[in-house]
Amino acid sequence: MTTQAPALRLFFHPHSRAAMVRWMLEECGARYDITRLEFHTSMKAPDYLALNPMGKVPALTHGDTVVTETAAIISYLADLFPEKNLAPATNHPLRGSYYRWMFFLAGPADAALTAQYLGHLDQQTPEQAFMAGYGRFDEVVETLRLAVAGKRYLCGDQFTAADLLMASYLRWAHMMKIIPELPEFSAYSQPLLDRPASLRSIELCTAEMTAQPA
Ligand SMILES: N[C@@H](CCC(=O)N[C@@H](CS)C(=O)NCC(=O)O)C(=O)O
Repeated sequence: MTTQAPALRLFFHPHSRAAMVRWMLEECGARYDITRLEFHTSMKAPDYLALNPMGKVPALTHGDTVVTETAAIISYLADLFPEKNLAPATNHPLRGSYYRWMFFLAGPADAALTAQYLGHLDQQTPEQAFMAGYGRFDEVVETLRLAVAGKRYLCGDQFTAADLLMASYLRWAHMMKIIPELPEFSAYSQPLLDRPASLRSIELCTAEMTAQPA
């Protein structure tokens, strides 16, 4: 008797962080289903709030397991498909860099980029920067620049889920004109965005953007 692997389902909107997860699913060669949710309506419906009380996408279900938070989902998938080598082994020294950049992107970088876009940092005082986990916006940008400058990958010579997240955030932050178009950013991220799985995901998301919601 064969046991069936639990199904993967991505709760998704093409114009959202869920696009980052779609790239990861494509990178893993995963079989997955998509449930498209709409802002303000199905994303706030009771059945979805039962999965993610934040009423936000992405969320991933894997059988009875529910994972929310883009970086958590991407990390979960890296571990679910170990044969794809999308994370350094747990006992490898580069696991430290992997965690470092995953958490920096998910936490301080995401918060600082968003706050900058929304104008929340326009009047930031030194005391506020001292208190905030992301410090000052220019420090975050410089940290990102130094992380990728002259690098092909963040963790040695291995493409990992941390690169996928970094390139995704840099792409989004450029599109939204939040960060300057520094040569270090494009030299690092363009080859990653040109990976077949990334291009496939961009194509799928673009097609979904023009499609009528079900
Ligand atoms: N911290 C979450 C953020 C998710 C998030 O903010 N998603 C946005 C789209 S990118 C959303 O669903 N907004 C709709 C809403 O809040 O109603 C993550 O990293 O996944």
